[in-house]
Formats: sequence, structure tokens, C-alpha cells
Amino acid sequence: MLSQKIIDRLNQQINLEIYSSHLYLQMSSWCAHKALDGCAAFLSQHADEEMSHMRRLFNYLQETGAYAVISGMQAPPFEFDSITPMFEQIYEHEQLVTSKINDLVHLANTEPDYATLQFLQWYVTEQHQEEFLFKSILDKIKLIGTEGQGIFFIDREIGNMAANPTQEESTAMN
Ligand code: OFO
Repeated sequence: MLSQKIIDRLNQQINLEIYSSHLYLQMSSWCAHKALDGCAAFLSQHADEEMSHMRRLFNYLQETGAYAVISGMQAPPFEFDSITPMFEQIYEHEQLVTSKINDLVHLANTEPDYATLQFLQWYVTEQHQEEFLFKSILDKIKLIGTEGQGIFFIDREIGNMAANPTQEESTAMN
């Protein structure tokens, strides 16, 4: 049985994962609007992955007999200058998600709630991978640049990541 404090924090995390999905779906729409089809496909796929993160939390709360609650949430931004600040924004957002997961791990450890602590290990690993993924995309953008044909190559490169989803991304899409 989970404490009310843990339930509340897991519900907050559910809503943050939904916001992440909305944010990336909105960004994918902006990319599609700018004919950046590779980035659009990658971000749309990543939006699905965020919903799978939400589902995992949702199911955990239900399995423990707790009540999963979806809250109202702010709309994501929909205007972007270019893909460079967009991916910088994503990287910052993922760092925020990591800090929220760390807070949750700390809470589960101090309660103590060892089942939740173990459940959260998946998210610790996932956030490490997410930060690495978006940092490497930013590195590629800086290396290739977005001037002239650079944006074409960047878009193709990021689109290839969507064409080769990880196992988890495949599961999230099915
Ligand atoms: Fe992007 O990892 Fe969930 O939020």
C-alpha cells in the first residue's frame, strides 16, 4: 500500500509525462509545417514513447489499489525559431524530468517504500538514456550546422532515428 504522499507524487509524474507527450507532438507539428519531415517523424514517435512512460506509472498506481488522476495541464508552446532552440528546450525539459524522478526516488527511499523504489529504477535508467539521446542530437546539430544544406542533412539524420526505433519505441507504437 502506497502512502498518500507517494500517490500524489506519482500522479504528478503521470501528468508531467502527458505534458512531455503534448510538447513533443506539438513540436512535431511545427516541424511538419516547416517541411522538416524527419524531425516531425522522430518527435511524433517520441510523443508516443512519453505516453508509454505515463502508462507505466498509471498501471503501477492501479496495481497497488491507488487512484490515478489526470489533471488539467498547461498547453505546450507552439512557436519556435528553429530546431536548435527547440532541441535545447527538449534537453532542458528532460533534465527537469530527471530531477523529478530523482525527487521521487529520494522520497521512496526515505519513506521507506522499497517496492516504489524498485519500480522507479526503470525511470532512472530511462532518463539517463533520454538525456544522452538529446545531448547527442544537439551535438550533431552543432557539428553539421543548420545553414544551407545543413538543415537537410540534420533532418535526414534525425528522421533515420525515427526509422530505426528502439525496442521500447516500437512497443509504444503498437
Ligand atoms: Fe522523455 O522521458 Fe518521459 O518524460
